[in-house]
Amino acid sequence: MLADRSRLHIALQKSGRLSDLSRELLRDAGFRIQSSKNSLTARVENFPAELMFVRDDDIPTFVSDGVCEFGIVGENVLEEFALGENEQRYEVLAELGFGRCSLKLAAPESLAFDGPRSLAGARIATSYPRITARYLADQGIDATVVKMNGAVELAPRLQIANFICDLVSTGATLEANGLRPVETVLDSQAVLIRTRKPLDQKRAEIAAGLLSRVDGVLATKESKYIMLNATEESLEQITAILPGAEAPTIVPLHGRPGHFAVHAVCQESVFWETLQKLKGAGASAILVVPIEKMMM
Ligand code: PRT
Ligand code: ZN
Repeated sequence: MLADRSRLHIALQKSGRLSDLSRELLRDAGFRIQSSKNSLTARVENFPAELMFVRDDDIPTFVSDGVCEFGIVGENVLEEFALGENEQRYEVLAELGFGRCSLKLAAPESLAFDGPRSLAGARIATSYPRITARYLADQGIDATVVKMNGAVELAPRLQIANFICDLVSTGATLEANGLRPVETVLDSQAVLIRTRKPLDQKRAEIAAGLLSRVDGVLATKESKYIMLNATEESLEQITAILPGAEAPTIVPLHGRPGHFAVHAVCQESVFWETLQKLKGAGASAILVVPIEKMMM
């Protein structure tokens, strides 16, 4: 699997909840991925990188060992891995805003729960034994963690455990199994990680290119381009209202002395409320447009 060392290797989940969105992020960053849903690797046609499709649980190991320089994985999987390591051999570069879920403690509807102390002496089934054990230690609770690799929500019914600690997004699975969430142990989303193993100069340059493109995609998700007209007196107030805009461009309007056009990239969401405030401060002809690409 260790192919061409002049290319970067990016570990993505082969199939599962993160796989489509991970590929979509790379596509939005302008990478043309050879279509090969069933293959273990795919070349990026227009960038010196190769994708490796693996189980999500293997991604932290691959990146820590430097087999892949980059990877996209859920914080839940990453944290469980990190708790079993002596030193952190990867770094988190960016939160990607997808794959959101929470690791929650859940109890059968019939079981009373009166805060974490209700867990004392109980058995808790989970696929995340290290995160669960850390939570219990933080709370000063003595309980038994039972590791299961799947179907955790069945554990109380099978009398394997009293409680479970499992990932929840909509909560429908818990409900269908007569369980209710009682405590949140960890909030998670997909993150981009990078190996701490040093890269040679060529691959360090390629890595910087990859990062700047991904940063660009993440920035444009929230960003908007605002254009408006303003009088000279209102400029100061208007530029103060523009959300997350640094150094707007201000140019005089032809044939209208004392009037200016203000253009700015706003790094935060622009709400109707903001537009009303701008209008109130003297802005007119306000346009808000999406940004397709951005490189800082
Ligand atoms: O085969 P591989 O090992 O790669 O995949 P996997 O089966 O281990 O993982 P997969 O594809 O199910 O999830 C990959 C990642 O998606 C997880 O590690 C999380 O970071 C993230 N994620 C986001 C979720 C969920 N939401 C989620 N709801 N992972 C799992 N679930 C499961 C949960 O375990 C439970 O069974 O969905 C069920 C609950 O969903 P709701 O909507 O009913 O609450
Ligand atoms: Zn997995």
